Amino acid sequence: MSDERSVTSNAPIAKKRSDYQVPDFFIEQVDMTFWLEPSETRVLTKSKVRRNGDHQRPLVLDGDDLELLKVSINGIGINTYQCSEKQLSIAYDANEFELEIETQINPASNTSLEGLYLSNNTFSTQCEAEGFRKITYFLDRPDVLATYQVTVHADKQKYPYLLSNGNCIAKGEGDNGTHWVTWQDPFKKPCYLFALVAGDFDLVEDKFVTQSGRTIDLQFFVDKGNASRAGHAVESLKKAMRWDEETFGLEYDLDIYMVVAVDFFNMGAMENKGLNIFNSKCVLADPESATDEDYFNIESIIGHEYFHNWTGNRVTCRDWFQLSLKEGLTVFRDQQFSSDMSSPVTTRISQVKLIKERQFAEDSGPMSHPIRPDEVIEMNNFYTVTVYDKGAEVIRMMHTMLGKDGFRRGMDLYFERHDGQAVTCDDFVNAMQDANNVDMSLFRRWYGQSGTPEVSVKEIYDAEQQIYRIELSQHTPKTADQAHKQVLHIPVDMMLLNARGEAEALDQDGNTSTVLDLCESKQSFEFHGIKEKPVLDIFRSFSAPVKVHFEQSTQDMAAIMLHARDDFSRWEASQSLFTNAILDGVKHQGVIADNKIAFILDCLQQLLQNKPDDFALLGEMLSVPSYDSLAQKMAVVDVEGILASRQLMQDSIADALVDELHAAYSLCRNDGYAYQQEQIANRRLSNVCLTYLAKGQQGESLLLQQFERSDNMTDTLGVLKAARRYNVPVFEKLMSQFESKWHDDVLVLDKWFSLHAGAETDDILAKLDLLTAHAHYSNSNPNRIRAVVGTFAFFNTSGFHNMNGSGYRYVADAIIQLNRINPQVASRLITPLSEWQRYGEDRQDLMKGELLRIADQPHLSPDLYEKVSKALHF
Ligand code: 7ML
Ligand code: ZN
Repeated sequence: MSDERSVTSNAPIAKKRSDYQVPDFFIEQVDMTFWLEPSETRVLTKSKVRRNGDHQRPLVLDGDDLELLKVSINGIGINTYQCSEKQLSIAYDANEFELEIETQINPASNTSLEGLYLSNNTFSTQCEAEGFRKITYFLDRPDVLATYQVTVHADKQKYPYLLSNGNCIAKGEGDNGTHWVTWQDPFKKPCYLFALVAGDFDLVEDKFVTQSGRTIDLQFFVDKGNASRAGHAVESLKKAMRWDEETFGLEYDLDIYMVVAVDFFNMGAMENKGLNIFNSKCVLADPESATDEDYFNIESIIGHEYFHNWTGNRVTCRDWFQLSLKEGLTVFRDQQFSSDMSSPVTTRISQVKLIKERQFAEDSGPMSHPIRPDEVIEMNNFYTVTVYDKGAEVIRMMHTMLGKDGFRRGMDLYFERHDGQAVTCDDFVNAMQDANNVDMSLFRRWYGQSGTPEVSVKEIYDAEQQIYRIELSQHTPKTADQAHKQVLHIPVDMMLLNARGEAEALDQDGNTSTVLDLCESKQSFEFHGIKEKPVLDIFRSFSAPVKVHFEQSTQDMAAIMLHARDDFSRWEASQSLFTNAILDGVKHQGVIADNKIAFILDCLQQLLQNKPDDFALLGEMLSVPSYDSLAQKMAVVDVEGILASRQLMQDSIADALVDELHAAYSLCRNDGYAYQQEQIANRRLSNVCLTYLAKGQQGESLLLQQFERSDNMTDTLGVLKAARRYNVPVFEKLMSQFESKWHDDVLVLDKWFSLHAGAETDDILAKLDLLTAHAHYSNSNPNRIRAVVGTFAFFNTSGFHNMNGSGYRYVADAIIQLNRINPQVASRLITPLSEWQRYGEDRQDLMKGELLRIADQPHLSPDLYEKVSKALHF
């Protein structure tokens, strides 16, 4: 097959949300037995099946890559079934029966890491979204809820631990050196929450006493030799358990909570009932090998998976179109948890960066979809920043509008109504609405409408009348999936400041902030008794996921940046100032007007003289916006222009503020590492300063000094990134020292891979070849692939966008190779190529050429098919 036809022939079919039908049958009880062997695992599944309603349709079960050994009903073998590649259809009259199915699977050859697979001598599973069908024929959909009993047989020496969901109820020895364990999960669950793990581990144990006085056993299973790195995850889990009790009154429900860390995993982690499975990089940490960011992520992901026990497991999704019901809500919960456990402002900054840099891009490209999608070919493609992070912003808006207590009332009602059920996003909004007696019919549109609303702001001050008016208008540009857009309900959190940063009273009661409800395409709001022209601080804390058009004066931005009380607003103002200046440079052949630079340098100088109490905030305010956030502001992205202008901004700061930066750098020293907020803030600020100082005279000696003194990965990586940034000659030398020290530690080695892959040097492609030839590289391990190919495609701007097309070709080659090995990972790498429409014509042609080459591959996975065909028909 050649040309574009290969994309359309044999095309997988999209499923539509509007086609939802209740299941024809329910499976209410499942009894499974596994005989684990690397390439010949047998699975016996006994299910209690009940017909749903009055019909004579056959029972149609999902299956994928299974060898069917036997089917029997009520204990009698049958052969009146039809078995096709993806389905097993059984016609049987009775309304209730016991179905027994025996299948054989090959975990050793399963490189997709979906279903049951063997890696590093460990059997483990990943069933969300539709991986259970790779284990046995089943009703693989989230609205079929059953209780599970699971017995696992395996070689005792190789696999001393045999784990599954729920409580261990029996165990024993078998023939030929085998043993077996039986697990029972008393809670009904959809099959995507099924888990099985067999292997040899170090076990780290702890206990947690719940609000009501029950003692829970906490068990962490990690690779041998890694027990000393599990402590932070264990503490994080205990914090999460306490937090959910205190914040939402939610208590854990089983007597045991297990977490397993594995090296081969497609995502971050998975919330399987009572048996979470984690990517080892989201569990293991110690100061020498993990950064502050790693510590932060571990706490947040441990929280996320724990919080799923209520938002996801006890109340689950009716169908996969409702994914944001559990994911948006659980991300919101983990964000609130992180904010309470660490620094609210830096937590919020990192969330907002993700939305602006990644979600806005997704929502304006070929894969644009609402947080509740309408059409899906491959569900794995919809674990997106839109469903997760825009989904969390939608929940946050409800929290903003209803207040903390109102939101809690809504959550309480949600659990009261739906515990044990599989429900929809509408059910959630109904609970919020009914608990608070408000009308959320307009707000609901956020679930069904894709695209980023753009809000224009105009301000009019009438000095004589002392009236200040703002005029807001909203417009959502059409997207790939939807031509017509509706008006949305947008909560606008705002404040008025005077030039000294003090807040004006907005009403008789003296309230200084308010949330305006923007519900029409144009709306204006008036404030009386305003004695001088105020400075408007609008969309405080990013109160809605929208783009704002507001021609605010640089003086006003500077006033907010330097004097506002609200930390997030100060950071945003700093970023707006930078963005304006850098984009001005892009417009003028890389030259930023002298007076603009001088104005910013003056602001930064004041900032450095008059430091905010929070050094982490200061570090963030001194950092210029990323390439991605700048590119987001341009209709046609000028790659070289942005890189040059951004570099000029950084160089100007580095040159002009050496003394101030050096003073700040020297000020924030820590004695001995602790993961503790003040220390984290010190490290953040000092490493931002170091990045600038690396350019100057003393650069190299400062880098060497910090590298030698460092007792933690944050400061070590700070040196390597700073050295790389200015191509300081010591970079290569320090990198090889780093490699010799850490070559046996895969998680740290990933940082080394990633540092190399992100280096914006002329010889980057040769370097990438060296990296993939490295003894520890493997294209069956997702962490390695992401460290090299992922870092290059997403973060090495000059390398990926090289005008000779070599960067695009490299990424396409990697995707083509991975198509057969791991479609999920391959599919995630295609995003940067699929955004061709944002670039100039030359680049567009090169990128589309690579997409066509991918489209032409025989045996293209549905994952890639869906993305490539959308990208090419954009
Ligand atoms: C969540 C997850 C998946 C996919 C984890 C897999 C999960 C589905 C799973 C929180 C923090 C970081 C990553 C994820 C994530 C994509 C992202 N149910 O729990 O959502
Ligand atoms: Zn999740």
